[in-house]
Amino acid sequence: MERYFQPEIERASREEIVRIQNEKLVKQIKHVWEDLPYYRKKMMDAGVTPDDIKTIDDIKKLPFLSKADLRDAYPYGMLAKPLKDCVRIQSTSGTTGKRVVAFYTQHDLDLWEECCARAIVAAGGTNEDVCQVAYGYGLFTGGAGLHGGSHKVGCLTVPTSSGNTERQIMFIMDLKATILCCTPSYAAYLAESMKEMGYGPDDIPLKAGIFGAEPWSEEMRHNIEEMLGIKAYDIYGLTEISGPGVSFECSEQRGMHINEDHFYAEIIDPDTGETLPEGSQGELVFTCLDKEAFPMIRYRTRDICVLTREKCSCGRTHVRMRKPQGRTDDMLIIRGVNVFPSQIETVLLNQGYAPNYQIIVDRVNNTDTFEVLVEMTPEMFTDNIGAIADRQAKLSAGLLSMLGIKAKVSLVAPKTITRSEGKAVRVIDKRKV
Ligand code: DLL
Repeated sequence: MERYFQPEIERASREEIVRIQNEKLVKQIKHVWEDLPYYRKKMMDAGVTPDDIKTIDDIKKLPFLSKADLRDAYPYGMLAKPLKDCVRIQSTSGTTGKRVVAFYTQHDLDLWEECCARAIVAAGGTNEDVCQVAYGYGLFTGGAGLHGGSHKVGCLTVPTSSGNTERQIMFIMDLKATILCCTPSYAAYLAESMKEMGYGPDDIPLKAGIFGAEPWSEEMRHNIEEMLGIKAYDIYGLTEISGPGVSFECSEQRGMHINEDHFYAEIIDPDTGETLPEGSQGELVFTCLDKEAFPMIRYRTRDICVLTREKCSCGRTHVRMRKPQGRTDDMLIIRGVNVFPSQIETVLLNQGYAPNYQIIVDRVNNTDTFEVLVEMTPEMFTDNIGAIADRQAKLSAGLLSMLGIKAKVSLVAPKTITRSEGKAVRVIDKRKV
């Protein structure tokens, strides 16, 4: 039987959701106009005042915020509450430029943790569960968010943080952990390590996994589910909007329900900024309807996604987002063709490989080179050159048919590609250096 953490809001009628969104947006825009000079200036430049915002449909009149604005305003320029009201920061691991520093009041932490609690309950979690949180603790939002959510559900929370794989496995087995929260790539690594230690799916006490923070394919989901003997649920979020739990999967597992009483989602054309109709693929944009300290308005996530309001059999009424297809900035353009790492992963897993791969792009004589390093599994490992060449050719053909361009495939020995305990590094693009 489907359970909910906050049934009255998770199953609210569309009219009720729109009523809440209208009310919260009007209040939020007054708040940023009065308390966030950075955004007031943007509104003035766009010729909009709080009087123009009466319902959620008026949101289109408001200017966007982007990562560049956050860099511009670093560190305190996007803070909309006095410091005395703020109790926490979290921050991204950002690879370029300044980090994003997000601020939280106690109210902001509570709503974020409630969103994570909704996700845990949707994955079957109750106060009888032992929930091991193997996302990184510290500045990263993964550990803190799921930890808070697990407390709210009343699970016995095991705050292992990421890394120390042997200890993770010891706690899973000894404490009989039933829910595992970590990145999908770390879940795959844990599964691989447990298999090597001789644990089959029936020996492992886990029943559910809550995996997110990076793109992962359906094939990878099936792989992890089989090896750990669990049901694996996707969870999405980003530091700027709060962290994990912006959206999450229910038992139906066909898209993630966005907590739209707190976060209003739009899909826009990334080139023109125009709002696209439901069902179109484009860039996901979020507005925080009731966060106080760091209220992002029309924040451009760069995640490429599709929204649907089709009825969901789980009973939740909140809009669903499809698994992000990639990011506008993670998308590789190789010889003019758009390539997402997730497409490559799909081909590999369909041909029986584990999700241990690396994509290396370079430019030689003005032409892009495109190589995919793929680890053989221990079962397929061989020193028979002919057999390896056959496998490489088959993979290369699979990639060509998926992507429309040819990749050089190099099979490497098991365990030669570095494993990740957090977000996996899949792409090495040497063209940028
Ligand atoms: O990754 C928050 C999070 C922690 C989500 C734990 C889920 C679980 P950031 O480090 O700010 O925050 O990175 C946010 O990661 O814009 C997406 O591109 C990507 N991302 C997050 N979840 C998913 C997912 C956290 N389920 C960025 N599928 C986002 C695909 C995801 N990409």
